Amino acid sequence: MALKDFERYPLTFGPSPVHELKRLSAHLGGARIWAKREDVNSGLAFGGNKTRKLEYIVPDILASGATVLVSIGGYQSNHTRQVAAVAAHLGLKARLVQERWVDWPDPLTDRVGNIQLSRLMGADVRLDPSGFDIGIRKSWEDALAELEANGEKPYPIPAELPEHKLGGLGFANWAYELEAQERELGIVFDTIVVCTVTGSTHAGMIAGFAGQDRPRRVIGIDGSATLEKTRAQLERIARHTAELIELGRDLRADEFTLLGDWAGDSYGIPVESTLAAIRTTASLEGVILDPVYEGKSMAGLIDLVRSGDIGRESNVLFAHLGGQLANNAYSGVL
Ligand code: 5PA
Repeated sequence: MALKDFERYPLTFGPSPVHELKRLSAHLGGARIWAKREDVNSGLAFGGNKTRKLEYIVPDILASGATVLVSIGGYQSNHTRQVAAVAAHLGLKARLVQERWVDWPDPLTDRVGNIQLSRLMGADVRLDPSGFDIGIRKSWEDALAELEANGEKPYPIPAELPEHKLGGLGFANWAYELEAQERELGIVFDTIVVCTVTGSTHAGMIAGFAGQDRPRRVIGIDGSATLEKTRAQLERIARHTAELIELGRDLRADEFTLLGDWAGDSYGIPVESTLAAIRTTASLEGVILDPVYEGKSMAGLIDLVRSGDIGRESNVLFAHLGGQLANNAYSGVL
């Protein structure tokens, strides 16, 4: 089936905006830097990358007759907040397993930002002390079993939507949306920079771009600090998605770029370069990034432009995937 034949339930406003970051470009002295803004893509609880992915999953949710959406993430997961919003929007319940993925000392980390909004939207939020892992968890399987025992029909939406068969489609579609925007703007982005953790955003982009004939580099900046695990998952989802949309060829090794230099030692813990990137982008552009994801990918972009790895003539697109609500849980450093 071609991508356009998959059913999509609209949750976003339409194509996400693309605009230039002129003062940041001038500050770095090379490369034209633009942003495509998933952080303002929807009116449902501030949207973000998962909202776009969920557009392809809602038809399956509705067809399944589910009564409750079940999801998992860290205390400050953006993903679970977007699942809670979609549940509210569809008139379904939401059960969220929120694990202690980040050993972070801010006292309000389990009360403000994303988790606060999930509770506001009526989700049943359960805290769990387990640490970070992008794989399938016991707490997750227990939640599903408990709901079933209570007569509910749960619909599982794991953090790494990749494990969902349709999880890569949202960003394969993003690649085609971008191609149309490029035609309108009269520009071609030779380099895309994206934050990669579970891999499904980056993987979808790779599968989508693979069907186009424009040469470009999609640079994933790892935010997981478990690089090899993320790389393996990224490749798996990209290949699965490419097959799903009938790309008709294998993905090549050179279509995967995942760099680990800006993640720091742990998922969710900002390092100096993260905080500097957040401050630079906020003060030069009025564009807000977060310390878990976009601050890390922007730190990568800044260094790659500065070092000349991304050349002076390059048109670079920063994929802003959302995440700012977590800033409330990082008052200790922001
Ligand atoms: C997330 C993910 P992938 O997980 O698709 O690689 O995307 C990374 C990413 N930017 C980048 C933002 C703002 C994100 O929220 N967030 C997760 C979450 O629980 O919120 C799935 C990890």
